[in-house]
Amino acid sequence: MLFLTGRTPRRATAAALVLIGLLTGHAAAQSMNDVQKIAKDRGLSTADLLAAAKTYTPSGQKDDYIMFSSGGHSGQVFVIGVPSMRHLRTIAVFTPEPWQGWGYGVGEEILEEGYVDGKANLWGDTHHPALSETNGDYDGQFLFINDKINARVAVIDLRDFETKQIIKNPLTVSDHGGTFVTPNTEYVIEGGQYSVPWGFKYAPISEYKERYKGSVTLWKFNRKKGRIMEDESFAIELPPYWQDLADAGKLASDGFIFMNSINTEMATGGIEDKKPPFEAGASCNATDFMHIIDWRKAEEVYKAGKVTRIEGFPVIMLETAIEEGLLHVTPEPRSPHGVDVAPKGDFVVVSGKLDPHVTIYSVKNIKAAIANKTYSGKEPFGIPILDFDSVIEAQVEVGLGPLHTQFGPDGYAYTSLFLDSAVARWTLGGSYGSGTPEPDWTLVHKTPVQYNVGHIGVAEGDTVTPDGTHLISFNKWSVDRFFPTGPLLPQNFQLIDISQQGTEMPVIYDMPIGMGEPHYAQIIKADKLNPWKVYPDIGWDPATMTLDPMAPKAKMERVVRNGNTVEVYMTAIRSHFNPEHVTVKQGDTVIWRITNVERAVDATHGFSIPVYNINLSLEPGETATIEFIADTPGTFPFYCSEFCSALHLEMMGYLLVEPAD
Ligand code: CUK
Ligand code: CUA
Repeated sequence: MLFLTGRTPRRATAAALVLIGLLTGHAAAQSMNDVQKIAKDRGLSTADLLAAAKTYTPSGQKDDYIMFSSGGHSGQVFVIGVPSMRHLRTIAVFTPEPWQGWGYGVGEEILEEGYVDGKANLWGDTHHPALSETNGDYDGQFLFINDKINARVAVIDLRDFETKQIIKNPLTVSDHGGTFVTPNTEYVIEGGQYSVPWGFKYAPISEYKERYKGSVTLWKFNRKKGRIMEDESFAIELPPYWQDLADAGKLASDGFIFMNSINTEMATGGIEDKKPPFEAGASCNATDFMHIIDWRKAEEVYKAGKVTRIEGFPVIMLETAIEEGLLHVTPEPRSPHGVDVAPKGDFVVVSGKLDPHVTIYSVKNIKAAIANKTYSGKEPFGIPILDFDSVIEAQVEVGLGPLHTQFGPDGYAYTSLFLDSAVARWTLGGSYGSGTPEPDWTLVHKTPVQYNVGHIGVAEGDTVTPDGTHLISFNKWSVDRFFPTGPLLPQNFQLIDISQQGTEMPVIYDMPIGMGEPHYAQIIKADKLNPWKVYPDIGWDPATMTLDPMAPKAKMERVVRNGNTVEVYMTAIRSHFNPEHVTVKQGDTVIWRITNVERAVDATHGFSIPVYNINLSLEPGETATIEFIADTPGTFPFYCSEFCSALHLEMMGYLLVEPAD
């Protein structure tokens, strides 16, 4: 719109211009003067106009990138277009979501897989989404995400953007260092967080050192099946520190997992017994430990059967891991948070929350130290400590409260600064040197953000070839950025243009997130995704990703009684259900199958029954089966809950439940 003059056909006739005006609703004679007038009236600077031009996405134009954001304690995943920052969809994962029918007739079996000891846990605390990778590059096929509160991992299929699997970790009830994937998605990795006894059984806190355990779980992923294979997965026992964030090696560091830890003090909390509270007790040591795990070796050890079954799950015990030389640690600055592997896999960047530096480890040096046993001792559980000085490459002072690091394609790295509320740009050295005008290993610039940034995400940021056009700062607080929505305010996603070198790194968009606290997001090129527009054929069951042989089809609609069981075979099409009346007796078991027989894009029908708490979303071709006991007698108008057609309101029917005598 700003540059309409450039788009108007040069030889447009007056009539055509009038027509354009009528069609677009704009006067044909727009000019930069109009832009200037509006800018003046609204108090917009040139920088604001530039930001608008970089982000404004006209109707019908699509985004270059798609961001998959954790939904925080909403338990879901958000799909957001970049650079427009338009929220495109929420993907229901750990939490029932009525619009998608998730948990209101469908999805129940998958939600049930995530029950903990039989208890319904119908929410999640999602932190770290991970896109599936091929050769270290996002391939656009699957998305994984962890649930920190109950130690669960979910699998989302990006053909239909729906959750297919939720897996509960049998060993622990707290995770954080996940999900992330090995470079060909052989494994989806889930690191624990707060140590608990195996299987989160009871043990007094006084027995912390002896009975509480740390762990990392390697979930084997079967791409063909689109599922995690529980019986090909295993875990590794780690010391009872609080394992924190983690990343998988790639290229130069292929085969490694790098995992931070906090509370290497093994503090057990205080208050009533006058010991220091966790916050202080877990921050005494000047350094904590980064775990360096050789997952290929671990896989061999697992396959050789050198595991102990705990809660029925194979675990490589700490002793074995040490013996087999698959586990080392090295010191890292106090209370580390982020650990991030550079695109070529040759450097690992760690930020200590209480240290103004980022510490850069050299993978070459780590490998040499492992080979030469350059140890500076052993930690309390006997894991060899790689000598700090022999494995580090550099330290760069970036600012206060460094958390997470991302990388550009050109030798720049970016680190979020929680306490400074800023994003730092700094230069890498080594194989990345000379990509930037500035000297190696130096701070270049800090862009202030609003406020309290946690993670940052760069386009294609975790791949071997980051794009480095856009960076998003995932800010925890928005304070004064938006209209105050009561005391509870949205988080703030700020889009930063990082396409220019040096100190030019402006914030160009603020997006409020008023539905949970997202942590991390991954951003993929939109053209790498190829979602289905409609399901492949009529009668498709998204839960199994196959045609359901029992799916109702047109002209085969019926209601069949078999003793106390009533089976309904129903179709939905604009603008009617068939059959329109279903009469059952109180106490009957009702198995209701319904297919949306549409083939038109976006022709979704809903299906809702009052009182019985049922609401489905049936996308074109989709079939669903719901089952319930008709325990409440009465007259229940069911209807389509998606405005699908002019006669949508007429798309209804009656469920009649005759009272038992
Ligand atoms: S954590 Cu939230 S800001 Cu779960 Cu990755 Cu660092
Ligand atoms: Cu179908 Cu409204």
